[in-house]
Amino acid sequence: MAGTPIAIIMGSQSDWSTMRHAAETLEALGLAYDARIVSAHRTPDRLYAFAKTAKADGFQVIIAGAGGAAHLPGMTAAMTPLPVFGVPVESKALSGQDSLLSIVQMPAGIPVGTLAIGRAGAVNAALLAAAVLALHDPALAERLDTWRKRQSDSVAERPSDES
Ligand code: RP5
Repeated sequence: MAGTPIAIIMGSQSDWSTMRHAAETLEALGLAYDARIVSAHRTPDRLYAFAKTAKADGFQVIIAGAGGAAHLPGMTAAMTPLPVFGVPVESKALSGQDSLLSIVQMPAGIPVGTLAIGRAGAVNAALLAAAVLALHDPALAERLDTWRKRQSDSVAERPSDES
């Protein structure tokens, strides 16, 4: 869906169980997104085509999730001036530490805003993307404030034995 403000890209179908948390968070904020599978090593031509035209296609922020040798966010950032938020997907071999380190350790000059491993990172990438867009969208800023207030209101003042 071209023209939507946020692209969610991921290296594999297997990443969707993590990245869907970003999608659900954007939906809760009333933000449109386009979710795509774009693998840096299995579909490099798709990556090139996506990243090179992402800005012209109307995207404003890219959320990129990948696991293992997670070069997708970095390669994407290298080919677009748009802000890229990287989500390290939990890998089987190294529990996502490989993903985290390969996304976060970008050499100076091409940034990838790197989030936590797994669901927390996916949710927070969506919230950061929303915060960026909210700088120029007062209605979205209000929805984001409401989302945060609802989160605060859901926290009990005292612990309960009920779980
Ligand atoms: C990466 O390899 C993907 O981002 C995924 O996290 C990981 C494993 O992919 P599959 O073997 O499940 O397709 O490219």
